[in-house]
Amino acid sequence: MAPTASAAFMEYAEAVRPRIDASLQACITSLGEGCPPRLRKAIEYSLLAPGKRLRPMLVLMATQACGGQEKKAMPATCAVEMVHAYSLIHDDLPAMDDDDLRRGRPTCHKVFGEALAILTGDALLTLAFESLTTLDAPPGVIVACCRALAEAAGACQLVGGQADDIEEGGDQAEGLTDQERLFRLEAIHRRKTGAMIRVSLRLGGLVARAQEAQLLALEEYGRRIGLAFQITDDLLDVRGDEASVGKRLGKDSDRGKLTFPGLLGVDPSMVRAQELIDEACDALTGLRSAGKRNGPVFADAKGGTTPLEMLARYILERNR
Ligand code: GRG
Repeated sequence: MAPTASAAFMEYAEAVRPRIDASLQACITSLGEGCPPRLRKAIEYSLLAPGKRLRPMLVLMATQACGGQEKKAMPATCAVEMVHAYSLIHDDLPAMDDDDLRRGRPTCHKVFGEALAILTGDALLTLAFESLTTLDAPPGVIVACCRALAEAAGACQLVGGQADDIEEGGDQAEGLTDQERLFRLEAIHRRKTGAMIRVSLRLGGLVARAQEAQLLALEEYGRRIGLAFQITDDLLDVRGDEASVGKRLGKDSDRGKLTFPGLLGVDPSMVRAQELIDEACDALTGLRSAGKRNGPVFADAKGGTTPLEMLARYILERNR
């Protein structure tokens, strides 16, 4: 019997995760004596917490799909996980979502206090860009990577999406049609959740010196899995198991926030996620044909896109 996408993904994740975590640990070690011990502990606590490492895996899968080497992409895998970890720490703060559980453990501010949690996020955000400067790549590629990550993490994407999400839930959605609410919800999540997913793929492509058509195919794939990921996140909030997900559930609906199941219903949300994943896998065909049209960069006829497809399918089946 063919393995489920989750089983195949778990196998891949188990193989690659120790290498990702070793690189993250090396970045923390490189901070040296100058970093206050308690700050270092908080960085380690949050960065090496048992998350899924999806964004680093997307970097590696995209690099592989475009003919690049895992080793060369490692600083980029660290950079995206650092920005992600920072965003989770800040999102959990009392001023934002006020959460006490993340990745199955007490949140950073619960363990280290609010002030140090804010600083831990700040340190991780800056360390991400430091990590990108260590890429073994021409200066132009490094600059392109820094720019892409800065845009994705900045005021118009991650931070902007979070700002709109915080405002939403007040009077903003009143008087809107369901279609307008859906449009608004998707616009928030394209930035809050989607931007870091898309940039992970882009960094993998840039490091592999992918052609423009390949970067576009990765972008198309990323747009769709990003939205599907958020839909399944909302579904987990409604019907997931707190112990598996590792965070408090049901908070979105309790707060009357706009969510996909709230707007579309549970089953139609799942159907929508399935459609998006099918479209994402179709976009990978474009990645293959782009490589073939443009020469040997992506000549593998069987398609090195397989891990990307597996990850897309896993998103539908995930329980955490
Ligand atoms: C504070 C600037 C700033 C942004 C916060 C990340 C974020 C934006 C909010 C987290 C809230 C949330 C549930 C977002 C939706 C999707 C998401 C990013 C989930 C967490 O990502 P996973 O599931 O987490 O990949 P792990 O722990 O597995 O890495």
